[in-house]
Amino acid sequence: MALFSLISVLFFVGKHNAFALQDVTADLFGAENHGTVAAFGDFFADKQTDIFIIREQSELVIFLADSKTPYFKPKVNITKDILPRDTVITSVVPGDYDGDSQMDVLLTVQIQKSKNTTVLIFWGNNQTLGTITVNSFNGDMIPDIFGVVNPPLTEVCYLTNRIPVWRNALSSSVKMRVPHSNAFIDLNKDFTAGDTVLENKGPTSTGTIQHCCFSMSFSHCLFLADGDGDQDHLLPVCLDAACQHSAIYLAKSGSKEWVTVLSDFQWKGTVWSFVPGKPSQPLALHFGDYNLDGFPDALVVLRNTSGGGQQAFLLENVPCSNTSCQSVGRMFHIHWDQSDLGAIQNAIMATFFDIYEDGILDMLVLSQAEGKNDLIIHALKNNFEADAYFVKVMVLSGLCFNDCPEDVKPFGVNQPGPYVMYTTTDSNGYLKNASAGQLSQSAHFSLQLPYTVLGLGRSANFLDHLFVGIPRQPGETEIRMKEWTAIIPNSQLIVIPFPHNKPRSWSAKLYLTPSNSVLLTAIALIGVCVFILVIIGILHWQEKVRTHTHTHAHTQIQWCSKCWPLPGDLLL
Ligand SMILES: *C1O[C@H](CO)[C@@H](O)[C@H](O)[C@H]1NC(C)=O
Ligand SMILES: *[C@@H]1O[C@H](CO)[C@@H](O)[C@H](O)[C@H]1NC(C)=O
Ligand SMILES: *[C@@H]1O[C@H](CO)[C@@H](O)[C@H](O)[C@H]1NC(C)=O
Ligand SMILES: *[C@@H]1O[C@H](CO)[C@@H](O)[C@H](O)[C@H]1NC(C)=O
Ligand SMILES: *[C@@H]1O[C@H](CO)[C@@H](O)[C@H](O)[C@H]1NC(C)=O
Ligand SMILES: *[C@@H]1O[C@H](CO)[C@@H](O)[C@H](O)[C@H]1NC(C)=O
Ligand SMILES: [Ca+2]
Ligand SMILES: [Ca+2]
Repeated sequence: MALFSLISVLFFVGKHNAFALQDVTADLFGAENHGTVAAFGDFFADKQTDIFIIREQSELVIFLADSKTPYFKPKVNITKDILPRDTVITSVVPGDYDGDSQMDVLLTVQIQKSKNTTVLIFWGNNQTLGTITVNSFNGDMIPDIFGVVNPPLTEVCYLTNRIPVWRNALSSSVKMRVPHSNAFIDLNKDFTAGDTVLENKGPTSTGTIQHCCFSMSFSHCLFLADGDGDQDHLLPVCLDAACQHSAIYLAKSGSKEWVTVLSDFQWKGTVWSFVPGKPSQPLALHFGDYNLDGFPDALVVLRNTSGGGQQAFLLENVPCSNTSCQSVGRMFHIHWDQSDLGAIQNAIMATFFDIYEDGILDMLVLSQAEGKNDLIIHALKNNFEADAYFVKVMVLSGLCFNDCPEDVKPFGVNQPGPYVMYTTTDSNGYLKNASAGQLSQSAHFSLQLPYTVLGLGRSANFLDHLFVGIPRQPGETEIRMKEWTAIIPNSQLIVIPFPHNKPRSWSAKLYLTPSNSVLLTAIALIGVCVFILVIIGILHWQEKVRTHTHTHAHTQIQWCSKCWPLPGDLLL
């Protein structure tokens, strides 16, 4: 038994070690792997993430997660017949807009080639609006719709109880770009998103960046990049109008200085560059920590500037090895020779997604095939299995607990706006911080996940502190934040912030993921236990036998000493 365990341990260790991708498209979608992946969200309220896919630009099919292959099955459809005639779906934002703890589906559509964007929310009502962003803007954990109706004024539409109420949103007027990449996130660490709305400015002169500028070819992403726990600004840019030269800049939070973290896009004689953004394919980096080292990596689609072919590439967040990035200490390294990504021709979009809900981020890549209207979906499983750990946190709306209206599944739905942060000490005893906002962006295929996976690196220590905050009501001063301590690594937490104004009573459901390394440890431990038990058994048995023969021999000797002289006596 022990030998068998040891052999299996060796076998497993030998099998998984490097970073490799495996095409699991057929397992995931069967033959249904076409369409544009538009959003992720738990529609079925089973705490498993479902996938929202747009087909032929005019239909929405929701693929629900299932435990049998194919793991995602098309179950809920919004067909052409339901929508007004000649409707083009431009984006999908799932969320609970009326606060009944059931997920609603918001579509932004263009009807009959109109320039105006119409917002349709799927419970029957509909509203017209400009560019939209969903966020829990008034702090009631019901996402509201934020947009431009009469430019430049932004307005918020509250839909609590399905009654639309319009308010002016921001005191300053903001010019929104199409596509925009606005984000709601907690930049000042008061655990409240929504205080900060990033301003959009028109396209600036190429090359120099004075402010946060977002435009068609400038996209902007907020994510921690250097691992100090603060949210930094990352900006992928085209440096010229034709986008022959690209770069990624980073500004540390609170700093106005933009630092180059990637500028070398040349490999083996081919110069690659970003693909200039358009509404159907905005220029964006999609973040995820694929190797769980605590530093978010990115997926991006690049274009061969001489040939025009497009491929998805993984940008790994590595220590800075160039003078240009020394002040931030990190830079991106492009995995040029990742053959599984390279095998997908004409990639259009690439994003991270945890396929098997095991805490390891896998990848979804969309590609365009000749003569097909719909994009092809490729699912690549990440077989990364180093001794690295993670914590996965999903914050629900928590508008109800077990007493949800109409007997819906408890605890609520995925929620934009929460903020998650941890601080811990790594295996070398250094403080390590990381933070992320959940669903901080929603419009224009931002494809953010309804959960946060934070890599912990190689430290298998308990996570010292995990903080979760949610937006608060305007005018409220108390921070809505709760701290959990001593979280086991590789756990998946579902945080239920119920009731919102009493963080003390928030609860978290913990799911442990038996990752291979944990499983191996368990097997090895059981093996060792069995081994020790066997040894103890043998020793015990031997002891018993020996004691028995010993006492027996002793009596014999005693008996013998009575009748025969002992050898010593003989000698005398
Ligand atoms: C949505 O609005 C459009 C036009 O504003 C209207 O024609 C349509 O009937 C509305 N749909 C529903 C379900 O109310
Ligand atoms: C939804 O559409 C898919 C593919 O178009 C189809 O296979 C499925 O049966 C439809 N489901 C429903 C409930 O109509
Ligand atoms: C677009 O919206 C504006 C302002 O709301 C309105 O005046 C105009 O008629 C709309 N255009 C179309 C084509 O619906
Ligand atoms: C982590 O955050 C804590 C509290 O905000 C701070 O005291 C500490 O310096 C941070 N550590 C690092 C490495 O940034
Ligand atoms: C280092 O940075 C400079 C200036 O940004 C750039 O030209 C050069 O290619 C970079 N070198 C490497 C190895 O990335
Ligand atoms: C880029 O395109 C050029 C021209 O078509 C081609 O020769 C080159 O092999 C391509 N590079 C890669 C890496 O595919
Ligand atoms: Ca709802
Ligand atoms: Ca990483």
